[in-house]
Amino acid sequence: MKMVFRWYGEGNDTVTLQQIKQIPGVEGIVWALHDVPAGEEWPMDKILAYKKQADEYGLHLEVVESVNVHEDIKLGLPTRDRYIENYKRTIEKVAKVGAKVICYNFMPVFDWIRTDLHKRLEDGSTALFYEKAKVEDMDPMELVRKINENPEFTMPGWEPERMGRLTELFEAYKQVTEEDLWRNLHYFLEQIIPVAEANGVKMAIHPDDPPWPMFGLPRIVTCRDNIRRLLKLVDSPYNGVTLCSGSLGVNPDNDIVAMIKEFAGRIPFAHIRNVRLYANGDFIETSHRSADGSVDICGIVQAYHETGFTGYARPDHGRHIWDEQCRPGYGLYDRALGIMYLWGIWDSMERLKTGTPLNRREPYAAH
Ligand code: DNO
Repeated sequence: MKMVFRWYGEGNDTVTLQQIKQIPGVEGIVWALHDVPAGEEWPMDKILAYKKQADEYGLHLEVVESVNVHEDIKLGLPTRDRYIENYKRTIEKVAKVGAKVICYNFMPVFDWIRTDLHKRLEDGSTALFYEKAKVEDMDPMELVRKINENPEFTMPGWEPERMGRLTELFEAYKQVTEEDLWRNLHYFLEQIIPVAEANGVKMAIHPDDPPWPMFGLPRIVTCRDNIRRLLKLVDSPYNGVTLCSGSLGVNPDNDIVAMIKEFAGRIPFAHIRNVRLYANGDFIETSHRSADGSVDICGIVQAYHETGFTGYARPDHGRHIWDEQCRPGYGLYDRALGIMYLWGIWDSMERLKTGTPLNRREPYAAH
């Protein structure tokens, strides 16, 4: 397991590279050019600027999250080929600075969806919350109206260029069924996987969050059967999945441990976080600890260990604790605590496996 940490870039993140460097066992940053609109080719000078900053702290750039997929590709429009070409060029360019994995998603229009970014937990911290009744019965046009009237209604990760054409996108997606979305994803993968292979970059699709259709828009990366189908669309180790325990974990039917075992070798990137589910379908993000949520993080890390996981992992969202002002879900403290929990489980598993005696002693460090 290679530990990495998401960083939004200078001026765009409250966390510094120096702080990231001080979290035990973090080797690299999970990065992206957040100011380049989906569909555009990433400029090399901006990529190199990122590389220079990361180099200063000895952090690598092996994991990119995300290179976003233009809506025309998901819609299967004739204009998609131009955007797919740009995507290929971007794969080649990030490979030049050492990228080994690209995380992306295929969710129509929106990325992740929550209803409250600062819901108070019983310990006084705040976290991302999803209130089922608030969104699931909402008419899409009502949503469009709300977003247009009040940009505050948008979630982090919802790109402005998409939000600017919401009415048009909802109209276009009326014609797109789940099967169409599968076909469009297949077309995209057939084009990009050979380029990814040639450049040593593994593509890792992120599950839909939450993993069910929203606002009448189809969502397909939702469960074990669908991930199985996805991996077969192009049966290559370069066509993989970002196994996100928090996204998949909000559906109690999703057995994440079983997925880790079945898809071993096709999970280049693990997002590990916990979430507490309520019987009415609401959920809130909690600390990473198994006891704090509904997802058994301990079992998940054990499963990664047992399957010999050598991919990248990152703590996913964290709570906002100790009065931290930060990007929702992306503060320093709770994610750093999460990392130490993950390492604790991992290191214990490693000792059990290797039969390290309890009183191992190496009294002196090399100077
Ligand atoms: C949310 C993230 C997602 C993820 C994309 C991947 O915090 O997990 O925004 O980066 O879905 O493309």
